[in-house]
Amino acid sequence: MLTHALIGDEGRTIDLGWQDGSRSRFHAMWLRDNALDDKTRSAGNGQRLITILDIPANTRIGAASIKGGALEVSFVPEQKTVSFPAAWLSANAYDRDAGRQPGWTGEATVRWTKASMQNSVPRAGYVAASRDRAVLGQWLSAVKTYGFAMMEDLPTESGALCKVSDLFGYIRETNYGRWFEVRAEVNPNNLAYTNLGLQAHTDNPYRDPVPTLQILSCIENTVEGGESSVVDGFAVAAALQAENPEGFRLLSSCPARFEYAGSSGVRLQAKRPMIELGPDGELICIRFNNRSLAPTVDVPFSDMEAYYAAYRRFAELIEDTSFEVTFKLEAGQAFIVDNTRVMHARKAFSGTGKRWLQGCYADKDGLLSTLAAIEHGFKEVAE
Ligand code: NM2
Ligand code: OGA
Ligand code: ZN
Repeated sequence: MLTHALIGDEGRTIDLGWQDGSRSRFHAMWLRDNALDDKTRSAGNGQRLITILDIPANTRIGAASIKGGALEVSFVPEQKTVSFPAAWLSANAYDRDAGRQPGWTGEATVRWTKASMQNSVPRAGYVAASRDRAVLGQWLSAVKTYGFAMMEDLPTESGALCKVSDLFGYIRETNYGRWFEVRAEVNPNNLAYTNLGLQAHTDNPYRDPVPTLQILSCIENTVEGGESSVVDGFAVAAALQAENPEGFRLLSSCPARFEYAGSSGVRLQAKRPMIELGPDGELICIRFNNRSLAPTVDVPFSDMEAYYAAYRRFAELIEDTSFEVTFKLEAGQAFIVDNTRVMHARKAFSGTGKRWLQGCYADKDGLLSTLAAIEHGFKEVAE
C-alpha cells in the first residue's frame, strides 16, 4: 500500500512512501521508460514499442497522485499520464543499499555441502515429472536453487537422456554430438572416454559460452568403481574467499586459458577466469578442469606464485570430502548439474561388468524460462 508520493528535484525524482514506513525513490526518466501503457509496450507481447530516443531528455514529473492503489504520473513536456500499480513499483524498486560483497549470489541460490545435501538430494521420477507440472516445477526449482538434481525411472535405452532435456528446453549440440557416449574406448578423443578417475570438474571450459547444463544418464553400471560425486563450486568459492580473500581475488580477476584440441578439425579455446564475477560482483561462473587448463599467461609475473597457491587451495577444498556428495549411478538414473556452478567427478573403474553412460548439454536459460512459466501459471490459477 502506497501512503504518499512527493515530487522532488524539480520533477526529476519522486519519493514514494509505503504502509510499513519504508520509502523508495524513482527517477522520472526511469518511470517514463518503463511505462506500462499500450503506446509504450505492446499489449500483445509485452515488448517495448519505443526507444530511449523517443523520450525527451528533459522529461520531468509534472504531477503525481495515488489513485486506487496505484501511482498516477503525468510527464512533461509530453503531457502523458500513466499509472503504475503499487505491486509493480514494489517489485521493481531499485532504491536500496547495494552493500554486497564481491562473490555475492541472489536469494535463489542456496549453497550446500555434504552435511546439508548427501541425505536430501532433490530427485524426481521421470514418469511423474512428465505427467505432473507441479512435480516438474519442483524438480526444476531444485536445479535453480542447488544446481543439482537426480532423475530416476528413465527407460534404460539409448537416448533416454533427451527425454530429460525435452521436459524443460533444448539440447546444446557441440562437436561431441547432440549427445555422447561416455564409456571406455580405444583411442579416446577425450579422457572422459576411458576408465580413469576424473577430478571434480566443470565441462567444456574451453567453450565460450560454456554449456550451462549437463545431463549424465546411466544405461548400465556393473563395474567395480565408477562412483560419481558432485561439489557445489559456489560453496567452495565462498570457503576460499573466507580463508584467503587475496587468492579469491586473483582467481576471479585474472583470466585462465582453456583449450581442447583432442580430435582433428577442433581447436577450442577460451580465456576466462576460474571464478567469474559479474560487473556488480555477483558470482556467476566456476570453470575448473585440470585436463583442459592451458598455460596461464594473463597473471602478472609478480602474482603468479600467489595465483598458483590459490589454485592449489581451491583444488584442495574441491577435493575436501566435506563438500562432496557421492553416489553410484544405477541403470535408469540420471543427474543434471548447473555446469556454471556444480562440479562433477568419477572414480576410476575396472574389473568385470560394463559402464555405459550418456551425456548431453542443455541451456539453463530455457530451464529457468520453463520454471518461471510453470510458477506464473500456478500463481494465475491461485488468483
Ligand atoms: N565430454 C564428455 O569438458 C570436457 O572435456 C569433459 C566432455 C567428452 C563431452 C568431457
Ligand atoms: C563427463 C564426465 C563422468 C562419468 O562425461 O563429462 O565427467 O561418470 N563423466 O563418467
Ligand atoms: Zn565431465
